[in-house]
Amino acid sequence: MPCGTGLHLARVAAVDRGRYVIRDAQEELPAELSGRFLHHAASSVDLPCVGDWVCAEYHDAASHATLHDLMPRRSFLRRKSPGKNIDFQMIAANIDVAFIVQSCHFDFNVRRLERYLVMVNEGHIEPVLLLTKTDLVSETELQRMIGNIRAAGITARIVTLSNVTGEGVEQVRALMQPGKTYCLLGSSGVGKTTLINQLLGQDALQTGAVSGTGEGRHTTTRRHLIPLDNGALLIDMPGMRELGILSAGEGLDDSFADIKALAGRCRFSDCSHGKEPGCAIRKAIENGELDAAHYQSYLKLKAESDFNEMSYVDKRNKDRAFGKMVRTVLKEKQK
Ligand SMILES: Nc1nc2c(ncn2[C@@H]2O[C@H](COP(=O)(O)OP(=O)(O)OP(=O)(O)O)[C@@H](O)[C@H]2O)c(=O)[nH]1
Ligand SMILES: [Mg+2]
Ligand SMILES: [Zn+2]
Repeated sequence: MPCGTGLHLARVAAVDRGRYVIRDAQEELPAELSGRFLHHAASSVDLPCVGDWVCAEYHDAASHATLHDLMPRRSFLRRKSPGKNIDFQMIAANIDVAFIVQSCHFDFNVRRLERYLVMVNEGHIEPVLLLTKTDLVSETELQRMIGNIRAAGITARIVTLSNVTGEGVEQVRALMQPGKTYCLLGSSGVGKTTLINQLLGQDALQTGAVSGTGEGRHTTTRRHLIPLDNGALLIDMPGMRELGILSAGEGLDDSFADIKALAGRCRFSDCSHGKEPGCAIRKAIENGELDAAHYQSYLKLKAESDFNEMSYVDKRNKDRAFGKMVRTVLKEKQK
């Protein structure tokens, strides 16, 4: 037992402004953090998020609980906090496979796919791409999109599906194994919740209409862990607007493995892929082996990640310096 006596291991099923819902083998129950837990959390990253394993103390015949400890995370999904704030935001934890969902109708965008892949790879999660709403495009268009994905060096498995005709839904179900945790990532309106309802075999969750441009209206408003009949767990998520990346070195290398491999073949080990002779990247772009847009996308994401990383370190140093100043002032006062 990883938890102390009198405590139970449970999974966080949902978080709603400081209120938690946890799930044990049978059911969901509301929970709160213990005072000690809150006191010891240095930042929001230390607080439980959906998918986390926690040690819970049950009260009143297990009608509610207090959370005491957080188990180490095996994998995680995080992004830069939306807006100007340079900090990490935990989205979910302990996920085996992330379904990155894009609709073939309007939503399709390889550059955004790359961004999701960086985030997923960084968190040590396996990506699978789902292209939805195939009923709204022709087979030729669909094949062109798949071609664009492969041209960007993306090797992840792709499943094409339609929630309307049902095509591909069973393929998704077959991928899902008992005891493993899956999540659905993608813009609002691409059909994430509709797919879950299909997998559940009932309209258990609310779905929403899309505008003429295929844009959704953020129907799902919180992340929620849902058990399927076959024992797999699936997290529904609201569509994400901002996908800022922070400190994603490993995620970038894994998502752009083709570029990393090519760079290894440049004549100079510190090649900037500018004007140096013997640059393998430039050569690959010239002879059409490497998609220039894909390379630009890598440079852009790397610059963004480096910049955010710098600001993050800067901010932490400033916070530390400020803390030190406060402590000095307090000490002076006590003298
Ligand atoms: N034509 C077509 N429409 C679909 C398909 N899947 C979902 N839809 C419709 O798309 C709209 C949005 O679906 P949702 O499942 O609510 O989308 P979501 O990704 O959960 O959106 P958010 O919760 O806002 O993030 C609904 O009107 C669905 O009926 C599909 O495969 N084909
Ligand atoms: Mg939804
Ligand atoms: Zn080079």
